[in-house]
Amino acid sequence: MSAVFKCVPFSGLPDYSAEEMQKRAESFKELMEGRRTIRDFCSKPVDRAVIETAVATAGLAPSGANKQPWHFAVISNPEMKRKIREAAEIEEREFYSGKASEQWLKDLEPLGTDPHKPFLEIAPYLIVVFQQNYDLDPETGDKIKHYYIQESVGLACGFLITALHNAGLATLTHTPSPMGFLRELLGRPKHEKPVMIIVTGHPAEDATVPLEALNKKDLDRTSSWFE
Ligand code: IYR
Repeated sequence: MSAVFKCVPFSGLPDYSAEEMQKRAESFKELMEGRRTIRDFCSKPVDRAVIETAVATAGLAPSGANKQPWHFAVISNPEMKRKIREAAEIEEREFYSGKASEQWLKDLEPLGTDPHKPFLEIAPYLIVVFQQNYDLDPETGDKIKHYYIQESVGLACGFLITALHNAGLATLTHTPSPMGFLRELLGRPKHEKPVMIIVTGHPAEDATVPLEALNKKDLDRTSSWFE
């Protein structure tokens, strides 16, 4: 017979009135409207406890069969940050000088990005998110299957940047391509694949954000309703 998990009654949600619910929905939207991708950071320190809490929050994301197929490598060590910057800039130079299509480079123009990635050394924290294609049982070494890996890790990244934003921190979801160097530098196993670097800290005093990125698609375009 297969194992049966014990269930307990769920009592985790408050019973908001319709008005209170709408108020909360709007105020959360307002909070998230204030989230912008930041590319210029300052070195102002951030408490480790805040990062730890945000990473723990990311780990609350739903995942396929609750397998939690993620690993977060949290880097504040200046030497490791320097190595990551160095390796990332090698990839980025190739990207910007031939690997990327003309269309891609044109699409990036409004962001003003280039191969220089000083933020990888300046920001106090880099959080490298890995997807685990499978896991190994710490006791038996048996392979543990993972499901909906990309979807699950995407959700965890969403929780993470939301948690960091809510704490008042700026983030950049950075994806040097290819990213294999991160696995080697950080000593992660073969069955883990780096997905993104979440650069975390405070914005530089003179940080700017592109005006154009404020143009979010409206609801008519992003949703269809069957009522
Ligand atoms: N990885 C490069 C290029 C880049 C690609 C996309 I898609 C972006 O949204 C932003 C940048 C870089 O970081 O410069």
